[in-house]
Amino acid sequence: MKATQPVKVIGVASGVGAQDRGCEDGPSILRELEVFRGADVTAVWGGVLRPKAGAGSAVSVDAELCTRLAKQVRHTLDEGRFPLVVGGDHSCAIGTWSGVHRWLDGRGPLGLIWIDAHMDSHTFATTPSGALHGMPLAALMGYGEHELTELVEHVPKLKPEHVCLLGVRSFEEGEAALLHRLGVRVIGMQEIRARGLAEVLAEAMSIARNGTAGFGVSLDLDVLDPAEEPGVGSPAPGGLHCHELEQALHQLHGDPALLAMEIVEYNPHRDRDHLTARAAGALFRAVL
Ligand code: Z70
Ligand code: MN
Ligand code: MN
Ligand code: MN
Repeated sequence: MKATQPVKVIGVASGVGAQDRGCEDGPSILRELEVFRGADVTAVWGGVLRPKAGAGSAVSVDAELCTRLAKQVRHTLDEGRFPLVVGGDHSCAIGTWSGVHRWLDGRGPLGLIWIDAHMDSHTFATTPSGALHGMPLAALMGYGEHELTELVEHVPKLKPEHVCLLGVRSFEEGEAALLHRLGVRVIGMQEIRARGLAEVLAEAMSIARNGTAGFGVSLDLDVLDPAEEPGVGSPAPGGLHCHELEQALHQLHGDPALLAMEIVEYNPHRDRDHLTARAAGALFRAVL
């Protein structure tokens, strides 16, 4: 994001992608609480996109929602504004990054830093839960249901060499095997503790920047420790402290190659004293 670039917040009430639909209520609550407001931030909310009932299967509902999201993201970039997409379950990432990819219009590949306790790299061939929020990263790289992999453009939106996962500690065999086969860099909690968050984030940034036309950050709030920030769809013990992630994310401050950001998986029904909502705001302000 360029210094003083205006921010547009796009809410997306994705929920069919998860077993617990509580994340659908995330964007409206975050808007009410005005957590993305700060001293020198002009984060203006657009609407909150909602799934259309009766659009068919969960995949079809999600694909239709993500198609509308992708258009909004592209339009926001066309206006010179920085898109902050606020979920919703993480399946909305297919729309967010398909929109950025479309906007890039062949100027070069897109890089992505995926900050998450999970890998989100299943397909229907490997998923144990059937939940679509466990699949968006695979879909963006071209693996999975064609309705999702061919969203907006019939090409993969991400190349494995431009993707880095950060904070992983809960995953299943099939998705780990896919990422390994594709050579995607996965930085788990153990490595973060051994090397320090600042250093591994710097590595993630170089992966997402090198040879790309720009990059994004997809932040799943469940990367935080649920003992401190419980308001997420799928709590996984042993995560990051909000404060340390905030500090590390300052590395992205004012970086013109950062094209968009998304913050997902806020579940207000599990939050306590708005702790997780406030964390979402603080983590966004860290990159400004
Ligand atoms: C598990 C699955 C997941 C987010 C949970 C969990 C996936 N691997 N993704 N929360 N964001 O069901 O596929
Ligand atoms: Mn996720
Ligand atoms: Mn997750
Ligand atoms: Mn904290």
